[in-house]
Amino acid sequence: MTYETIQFEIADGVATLTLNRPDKLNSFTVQMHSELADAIRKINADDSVRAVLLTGAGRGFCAGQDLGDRAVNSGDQAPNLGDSLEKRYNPLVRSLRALPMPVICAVNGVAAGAGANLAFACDIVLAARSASFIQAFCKIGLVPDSGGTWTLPRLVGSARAAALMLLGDKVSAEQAADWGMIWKCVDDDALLTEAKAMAAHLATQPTKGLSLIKRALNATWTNTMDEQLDLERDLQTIAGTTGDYQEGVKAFLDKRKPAFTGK
Ligand code: T3D
Repeated sequence: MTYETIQFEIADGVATLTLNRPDKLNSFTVQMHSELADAIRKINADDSVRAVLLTGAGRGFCAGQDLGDRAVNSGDQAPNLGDSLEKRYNPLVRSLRALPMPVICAVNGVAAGAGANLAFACDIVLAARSASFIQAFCKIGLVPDSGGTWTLPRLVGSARAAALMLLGDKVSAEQAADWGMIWKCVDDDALLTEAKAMAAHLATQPTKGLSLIKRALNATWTNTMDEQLDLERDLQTIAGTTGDYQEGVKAFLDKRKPAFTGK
């Protein structure tokens, strides 16, 4: 598939996805969804990928759904937005969360609506100091989607999540970092360098072990402590059989840097 609304490359163990409709602040269209789905399929099929970096081209990260595609005149049939979530947004969020390697999001500018919640579906979020996050849905009569009603209360607590979703106020990157909504806020000109360095580092780490950590973290919100202890036991059983675990222990005992293969 040729990509027109995203850029996609795989190099040195890192897959980089760049949302690329800068004139429309990288808002989502059906085409962008299908290109993202195709790229994520390629990431899943490529054993060489050990970290993913998601970012946006231009001055915005992503302004959510392209509202130009939602213009309705009186008398027109209402669009079936549930269908849109079921066919496009939900599979996107599910497939991102299920990727078996760390997904870093570098939020380069405004992240609004589904754009903000796409970022929160990633594992580690860095944002440029000039970036911001807006739960824009309430301003047009919609419900926050793309997993936002699940992720945001867990990131910032229900009091802040409720106010953000009911008021639609803009949160600066610094505030987002202070509230624990994201990992870190960095100077604008350092964002990509820092995000790329993090992705390059993660691409040399024990990928299988990191994917098991992701599984434990994803399960933690719905499991009891007992269930989580059982899950940790099961995942550690798998981790203990990996070549990277053997290499990590050997390297420690040999007092040298480990050479992980991701297996
Ligand atoms: O529909 C479904 O399938 C259900 C799923 C819904 C998911 C959702 O995401 S719903 C929420 C949709 N998004 C929004 O409501 C956000 C709309 N955008 C904004 O509120 C503002 O643009 C921002 C706060 C994000 C940024 O403001 P600002 O002042 O920095 O930029 P701007 O001037 O408003 O936007 C720049 C250009 O991008 C402008 O185009 P122009 O006039 O230069 O040709 C603007 O129209 C365009 N743009 C921004 N957001 C969207 C958009 N075009 C289409 N759709 C957008 N969402």
